[in-house]
Amino acid sequence: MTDILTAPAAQKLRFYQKGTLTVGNRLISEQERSVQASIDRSNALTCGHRACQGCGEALGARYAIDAAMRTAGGELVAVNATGCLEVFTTPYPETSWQVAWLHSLFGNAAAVATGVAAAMRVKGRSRVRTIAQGGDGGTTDIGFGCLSGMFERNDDVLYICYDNEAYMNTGVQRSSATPPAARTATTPAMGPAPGNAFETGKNVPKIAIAHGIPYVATASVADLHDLERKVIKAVGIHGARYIHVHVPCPLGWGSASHDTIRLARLAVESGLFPIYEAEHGVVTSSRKIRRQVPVTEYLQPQRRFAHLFSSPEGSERVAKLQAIADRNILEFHLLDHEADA
Ligand SMILES: Cc1ncc(C[n+]2csc(CCOP(=O)(O)OP(=O)(O)O)c2C)c(N)n1
Ligand code: SF4
Repeated sequence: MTDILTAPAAQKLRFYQKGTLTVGNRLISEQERSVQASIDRSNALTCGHRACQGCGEALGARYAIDAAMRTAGGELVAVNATGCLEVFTTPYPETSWQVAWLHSLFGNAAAVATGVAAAMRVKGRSRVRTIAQGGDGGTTDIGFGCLSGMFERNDDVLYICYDNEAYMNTGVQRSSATPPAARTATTPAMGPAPGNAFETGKNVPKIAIAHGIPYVATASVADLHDLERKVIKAVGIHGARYIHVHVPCPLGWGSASHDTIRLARLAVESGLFPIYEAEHGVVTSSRKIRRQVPVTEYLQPQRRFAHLFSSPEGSERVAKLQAIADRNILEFHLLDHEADA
């Protein structure tokens, strides 16, 4: 009888990496498992909210705040800028939050959170941790001055920006985080240069790093375990901290609700959204890409980029987006598997 292990057609046994999609949490020790895998999670953002189906922001916030709650031992205050996350979770008089939660103005979440952290300190409740959260409009545009002040004073706040790349709550207007060429209500797909302009852009994670604050990270709903890990780390650090999370928005991007995670992954795997961490002004690590995918794989399923594929001039603009992805890959050493960034 032939030994199946030595027969020519036999394959070597494969042991799948723990923590991957294949085996999930099953081979990981209790402490390493994701917060969501635990029945003790806080369910800080619970069911009944009114986000669109497939909303990346709802998913990111749920994972981030539950992870923060675990690290803070439940002693957490979350301040929320005006925006989709605030609107879909708190239609008066209801709320989906099971955490101490405050709604600030659109532009002052960082300042309000600074006040909360100071009040807790003065009251001797120094164990209470404070988080501010907002969309990219509330963070990179209108709230930017308050955010920079919070960084510069090194206030004891973790600010989380959920970046869906436009002002979604008010009908998809362009923000300073909207990618070049994207169609929004204020950058229509018409004229000689349809969609958002190719300008200098505004890279808020890099601006945060330039403030020299203790911790800055980018993350994505493509890797929720990594997002949890970064939130847990950030909550444990004192001083100003910033996490910028990429969260696809089916409504604003014109994508299928079941494609949220796939698109988030393609943004990372193409190099358009680099994932990295920085401490005290220095980039300390980046998440490597196994195989770079062309940006077209990410752009094509989204109606906001459809004009790029319906005219011959579109290919030049796709090439410019590809160049941005290629630059990110070089800058953050995303294909350099041997080197630490
Ligand atoms: C001072 C001020 N200007 C405008 C608005 C109207 N407004 C409310 S939410 C919002 C857009 C929020 O966009 P973003 O911060 O990107 O969050 P998203 O809804 O995309 O999550 C705007 C313009 C407001 N509430 N306050
Ligand atoms: S518009 Fe976008 S961000 Fe707002 S709830 Fe819908 S999917 Fe989420």
